[in-house]
Amino acid sequence: MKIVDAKVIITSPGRNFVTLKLTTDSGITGLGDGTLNGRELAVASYLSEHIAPLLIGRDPRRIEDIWQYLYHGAYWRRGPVTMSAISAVDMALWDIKGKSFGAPVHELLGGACRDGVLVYGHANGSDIPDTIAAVQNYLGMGYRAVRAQTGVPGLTGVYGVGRGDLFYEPAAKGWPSEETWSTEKYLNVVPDLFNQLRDTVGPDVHLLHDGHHRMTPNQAAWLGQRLEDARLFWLEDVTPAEHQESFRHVRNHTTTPLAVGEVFNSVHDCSTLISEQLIDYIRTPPARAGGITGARKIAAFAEVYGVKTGFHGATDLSPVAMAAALQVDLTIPNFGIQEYMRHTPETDAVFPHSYHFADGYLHAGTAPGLGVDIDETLAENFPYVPAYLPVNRLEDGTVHPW
Ligand code: CS2
Ligand code: MG
Repeated sequence: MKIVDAKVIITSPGRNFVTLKLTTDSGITGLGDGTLNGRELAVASYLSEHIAPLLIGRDPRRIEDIWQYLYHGAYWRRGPVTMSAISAVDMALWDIKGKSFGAPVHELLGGACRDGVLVYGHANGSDIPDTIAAVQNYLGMGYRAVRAQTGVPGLTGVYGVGRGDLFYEPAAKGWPSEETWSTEKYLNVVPDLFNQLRDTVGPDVHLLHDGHHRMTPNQAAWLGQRLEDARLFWLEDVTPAEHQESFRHVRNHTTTPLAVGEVFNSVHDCSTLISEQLIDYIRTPPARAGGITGARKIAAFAEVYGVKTGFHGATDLSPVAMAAALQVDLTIPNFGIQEYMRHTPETDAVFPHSYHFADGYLHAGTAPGLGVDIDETLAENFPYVPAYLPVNRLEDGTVHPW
């Protein structure tokens, strides 16, 4: 089998997506997601200018060899643009392999370790009562795990506080907007939110929260302690993710479970976090880690140290990335949870897929390969629209992590 075409498709059905479609001489095609929020065109260019010409004529069955060739062969290793591009290629190769055997990818990865993939949804509200109502709405839909983010008195436009009940898209059209942030004001409200939530929903619902890299280690330790009685499933991204050492201080001061890694793109970004057991969940998904191949290597390393996975699954990861994540989620022993932000009906129409939600779980389905397709004719109706995440400034104007 040989790759005869590598096409990069950019489409914006609700938000921008970059999709790699590989075609083989046997007629089998494979899809990979190369979307990187706000940097979509950089990955598209990396794929079409630097990778596509190298793939033509190669045997798509040699997945590990192609991974090594693209990773080591470039000399310039890692980084989100490079690794998102390699991720797209790797997913497409696994898709082709699955289709060539007539089997879903998870059957080729050792088979399913579980019957369904536990997911969490995003509940957002402008204040605590609103947020509690949003959590209850998710529970009504069958979710067993819900992430809760609330507006902060004194701040407008707080991240994670959506513009709709189900479909929340953090990137806004046009150049990046600027938001004002105060971690002190944020810390005034979060403990109350979770203490009230736990009282309302009872002991069995999994509650999660995302700190979005905005706290100092001391602030994170303080918040983790305040949340212990609310028994969170996890507290995510407490401090800037590139400071692995910060987690030692947080870890030493709180028993609240910690998650990090949506901005990582290799096992080297989290080797200290995992080997010192400073976190409970690693969140680097196939869409960032170099595809299914890269994500499985991180998961296997984490398994050795008792760290579980909780792959990033926001709306800026396309249904192709979600399908790839589910194939891995099903097969690794140390799976923890999968983030599941629902895509808009427009996105789902462009990317028909076999995975589906029932009773708090996602089910990958039995379609061969990844079980996801792209309607290229429909995709053409949604041209690229520049859109960016906001930039954060403190109240005195200093730039702060978003
Ligand atoms: C968030 C995301 O899903 C999450 O946990 O951190 O909303 C994140 O901000 C976006 O995916 C960034 O592209
Ligand atoms: Mg996050």
